[in-house]
Formats: sequence, C-alpha cells, structure tokens
Amino acid sequence: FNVSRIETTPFDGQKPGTSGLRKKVKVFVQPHYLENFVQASFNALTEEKVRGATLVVSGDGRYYSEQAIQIITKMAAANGVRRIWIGQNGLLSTPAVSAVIRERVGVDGSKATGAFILTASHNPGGPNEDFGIKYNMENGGPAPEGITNKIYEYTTTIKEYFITPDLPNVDITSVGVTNFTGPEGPFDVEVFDSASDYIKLMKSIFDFESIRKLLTSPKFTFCYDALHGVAGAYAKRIFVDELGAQESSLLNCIPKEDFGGGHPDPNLTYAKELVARMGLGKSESQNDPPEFGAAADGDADRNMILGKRFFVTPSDSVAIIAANAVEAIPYFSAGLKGVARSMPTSAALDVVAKHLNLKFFEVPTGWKFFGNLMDAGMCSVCGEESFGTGSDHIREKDGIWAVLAWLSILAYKNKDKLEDKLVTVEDIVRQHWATYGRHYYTRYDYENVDAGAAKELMAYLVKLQSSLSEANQIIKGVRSDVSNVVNADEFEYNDPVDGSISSHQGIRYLFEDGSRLIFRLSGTGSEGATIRLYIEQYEKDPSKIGRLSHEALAPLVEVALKLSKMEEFTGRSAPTVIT
Ligand code: VG1
Ligand code: CO
Repeated sequence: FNVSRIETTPFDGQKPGTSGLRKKVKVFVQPHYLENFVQASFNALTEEKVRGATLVVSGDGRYYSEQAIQIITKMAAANGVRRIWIGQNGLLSTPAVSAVIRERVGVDGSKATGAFILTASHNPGGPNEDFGIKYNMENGGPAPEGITNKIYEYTTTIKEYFITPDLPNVDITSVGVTNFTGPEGPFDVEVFDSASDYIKLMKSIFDFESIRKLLTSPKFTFCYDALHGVAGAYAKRIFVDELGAQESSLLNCIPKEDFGGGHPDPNLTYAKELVARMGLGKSESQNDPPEFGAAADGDADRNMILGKRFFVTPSDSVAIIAANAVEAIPYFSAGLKGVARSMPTSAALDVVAKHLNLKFFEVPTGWKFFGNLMDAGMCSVCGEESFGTGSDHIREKDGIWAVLAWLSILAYKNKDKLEDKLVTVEDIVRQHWATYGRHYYTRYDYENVDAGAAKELMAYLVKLQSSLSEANQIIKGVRSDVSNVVNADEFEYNDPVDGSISSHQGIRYLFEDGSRLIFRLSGTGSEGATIRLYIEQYEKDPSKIGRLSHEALAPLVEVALKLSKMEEFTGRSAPTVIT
C-alpha cells in the first residue's frame, strides 16, 4: 500500500474536554474532521512515540465506530505505526482498553503503547447523537492535559494528514491477524476477543469463588443493566458464565450502536428499567425486587449501585469500598496506598481516610488526574460523584470492577452466614453512616444552557467570592437555618507528582458546618453549556442520618439557586437531571 498526503484546513473547536473530543456524529462525518484530530494526535505524540508503535483502536460500538476504526487504521499505517489491535467488532470498554494496554501480549509478543478510544461515554449514540474519541497513554490512562493541549494546538494549524487509501478495510468481526507490507515495512492488524484480557485481570483482583457462592445462593438476587452499552460484551461472560448468575438477571446486555435509543447513563433518571425492577421507580413493581442491582454507561466505565429499594450515592460507594477493601478484596489485602476523589465528590471518602490513616488526595474532575498518583504508588482506590469508581489495577474508572467490589463486600459480610438473614446493601450503607457520619449529597445538571448565560452565571459567582459578607447576607435572606460561608474560591490543583497546575476547576462555596456548594461547567457535552451544581451537607449526629436526602438538603438547595441567580441567568426553573 501507498501513503497519500492529503491537504486540509483546521476545524474550530477540536479541543478535548474532560475526557476526549465529543461532538455530534454530523460534525464527525464531515470530510477531514476525524482525520484532522487523529493526525493532530500523532503530531502531538511525536514521531518517536508513533513510529513502530502498537496502538489499540476500539470503543463502545456506537454509530460511526466502524468507519472511524477503518480511517484510524489507515492513518496509523501511513504514520508509521507498526501494529493496530482491535477488539472483536470494534468493542472494548474504556476500562478494558486500559487493561489491554497494560496487560495484553500480542500473538507476536508485542505490547501496546497507547490507544484511541472511540466513545462519547454516557452521551446518546446514533446518526443524530454523539461520537467521541480520546487518546490513552502507555500507562493505560487518558492523555494528560500537557498532551491534550498540544493536540488542540495542532488542530488549529493543521495543513496535511497522511493516510493509506488503498489499504483494504479490516474485517473486525473475526479474530485473527492480517499482515500487510507497506513502503516502510510490515504493518499488522490484530483482532482479538474483547473480554478475555479483562476477565483475566478481574480474576486476579477478586475472589471469584466467594462471589460465586453469593450469586448462586437462593438468598441473593441480582440484576445488571448494561443500557445496551459495551458492558454487554462482558456481562454474560463474567456474571453468568464465571459467577453463576441467572441469565435473566441481565438487562439490555446486547451492545447497540444507538443504545436502543436510550441515554446510556447509569443514574436514577436514565436507567429506568433497572430502577423499576429494584423497586425504586414511580410504578413500583409488586414483586420482591432483587437484593442487588447495578448499571453501566455506554463505555462501561461508570456504575450505579442499588440495593433493594435503595440507592447508593457514588460518593458513598467509593468511601464504602475504601473502608472495606482490605478485608473483602484480595488485591488490596496488603493495605491501601492511599485514596483520592475528585473535588466535587462528597467528603465521605475523606472521613474514611482520616479514620484509617490513609494518604488522601482531592483532584479536579476527570480521571486523568488520578493516573499520576497511581503511577507514583500513592493511591489505590478513587472515585467521582459522577458514578465513576476505580482503582490502580488500571488507569480508568471501571464500572464492572465497582460491581465486583460491591459483590465482594457483600460476600465478605455474609461469609459463613448465607443461611441466616442476609446483610443487605442498605445495611452496609447505614452501618457506614453510623460509623463515619453521613454526607447528604445531590447534583443538579442544567443541560444545553445558552453558553453565554452559563459563562455570565459563573463570572457572577466568582465576583461574589470577593465579598463573603455580601454572600452571607444573601444566604441569610433566603434561609436563616443555613450556616455561614467561611471560604470561597476557584479550585486549583497542584499535581504533587509532576508539579503541573490546573486552575479554574470549579467554583466552591465552603460553609462553616462543612457543607459545600460547587458550580462547574461540564467538559463532556456536545451542545450549548451544561452547568453542574453540587450540593453537600455533612451530618454526624446518628439521630439525623436517616432522613430523606432531598428533605435534608432542601434549605441548601434553595440557597444555591438564589445565590447563583440560576433562574435569572438561565431561564430554567428546574434542572434537566438530578442525581
Ligand atoms: C463528566 C463527569 C466527570 C467524568 C467525566 C467523564 O465530566 O462530571 O466526573 O470524569 O464526565 O466520564 P463533566 O466535565 O461533563 O462534568 V465519562 O463516563 O463521560 O468518560
Ligand atoms: Co463513561
């Protein structure tokens, strides 16, 4: 095959956000659009990292993935890449890509050095919805800001890209290696089973035998909803074949390019079927709901954990996993190196870290910030309020890992007494609150807000920070029962490993009683702006930890909306989604 040099001109707005470049499919299918971004990525990585490299290319299987895989393969060949690895049918969950980079050995003994992950994660898919692409590095984690900024710079000046138009399309449906010879030597494409490397890794972390005992016990019932995302490519193999769950416990586990028309985001709003099955829906089923339920997003890095008629907040989930990891999960038996959370995530994890005397870190939103800590051996377990939980077994958050972690904790708590009354998800959470106190928590999302209005709201909130007495006056005028703001700032992160600084990572209002209000603009949307408002209140008094979350938080919510003039700026009287 031959290499062609194609002339091109820059597109506006190819700046990777919190997790890669995400745009409407209509934007991505424009001639040269994907090509420009891929070439900019190669340029940013530099020839040294690209020539001779082995790169993984796969994703959550959303609409346009197959075409993108063919284009990237041809561009890789033209840029001197030595091997391309593709999960069968182009499917690899985001955590599986990370595992494949770190663990997999190719048929010829090769190791991967990076990956293009094709996903827009929890955003809907299909011809009128979203597509996305991001680059992951040799440690298996998302490219750090230093690289993503360089990629963006290249997209603004790009004049040419390289491609091998006559390289035949790869058959991504069957496992095997195809060898090609180009002007600069051999180029191989290896299609491999999407699940086996990941399953092997999970088996090395968890005690599958004890989870199997739990899942096959008549006392325990289980349900997993992949929302038609890529988790479906793993769910049957792991939960049914390996762990003995009933096949009927899997919901929406066939990956679809449009996620069955749904919104593949595992929360109480979008995982409707699971929520109903767990007895949490409006039309609550009469039947006895399962003891445990979980869901994943499109690329299977997120998780939602539910008990029978019970929701576990993601902030609590990571804290509970951290508190129980050493006893319940063999991988952590030697102890935790440290724990970390993203800034807007509740401080439930902080309390556990303090009790257990663990190193603790607070990083900006987005998984790329955890990677450095993990590479430096400073962090074992980490999580985000946005349904992301994970550990240093890879460098991405990991939806199925989180489910296995919870099943491990349940198996451990029920060890030797599966015949007695089951210790439930709800029991574990309530026990945790009784020990550590409870962080009431909620997030309000205002999606597709006018970008100008969103900026004005944020600017207003920053300005207000210069006069806390004015802010407190406003607050007292709204609710006299809410405590005072004692500190307010824009979160800035100083990476303790490489010294890099990330500023403007969210506006914080910190209250005297430990409550927090945080305002951020989303970096994953593809249209307009999304304002996220995070609301948190800590309650230590055991007699007050059993309240309904929305009731406990009502005063603080009222304050947040008035303080930010939310309706005035956005014209919205209610958020799009509450999680
Ligand atoms: C959101 C979440 C963030 C998460 C990111 C990627 O980002 O808030 O916590 O890391 O999505 O998750 P933002 O900038 O929209 O708030 V995923 O599953 O979309 O890769
Ligand atoms: Co995701």
